[in-house]
Amino acid sequence: MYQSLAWATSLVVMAVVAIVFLYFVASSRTRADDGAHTASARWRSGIFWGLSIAFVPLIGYSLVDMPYPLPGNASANPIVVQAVGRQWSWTLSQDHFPAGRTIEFHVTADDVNHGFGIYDDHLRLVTQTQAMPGYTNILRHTFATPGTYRVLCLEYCGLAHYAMMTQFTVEAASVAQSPEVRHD
Ligand SMILES: [Cu+2]
Repeated sequence: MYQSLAWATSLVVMAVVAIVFLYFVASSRTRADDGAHTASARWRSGIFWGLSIAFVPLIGYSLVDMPYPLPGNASANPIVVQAVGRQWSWTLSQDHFPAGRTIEFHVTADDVNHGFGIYDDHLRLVTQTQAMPGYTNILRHTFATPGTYRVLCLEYCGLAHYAMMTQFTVEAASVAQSPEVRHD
């Protein structure tokens, strides 16, 4: 849904840029337009400042929905999961989680760099981070929707990279209250 929105927005913006460009191509045939104080130069200046002012809040707004969790967004009591990548498999310390609870993946690798990408059951990328040897990346995510999620490698890591996947299950919260995952 966001991809088609981004695509439609890009098309509209590209069309506007093309129209403005063609307008100036068509209207700048005489040398008189080279002056800085012509109506066309004032118009250009107006468009420049108008777009500059419009883009600041637009860019700010586009950053609101970044797929990286802010520290303040994590629930106080996440479920910590160790996730290790190696050629060519993933090991998760746990593979059943309750929906609506923050999961904190501690992601690392045994050999080379891998990409820890979590996909939902429509194979849409939900969230991701790098799995790096000698370093642990923290990836927090709260799964709102129960279902089967797949972990695929997002970094080419050798011959069987394509087969490097595992999966875990997110269950409706009431089903998944096993004592070892509840810390509250
Ligand atoms: Cu890989």
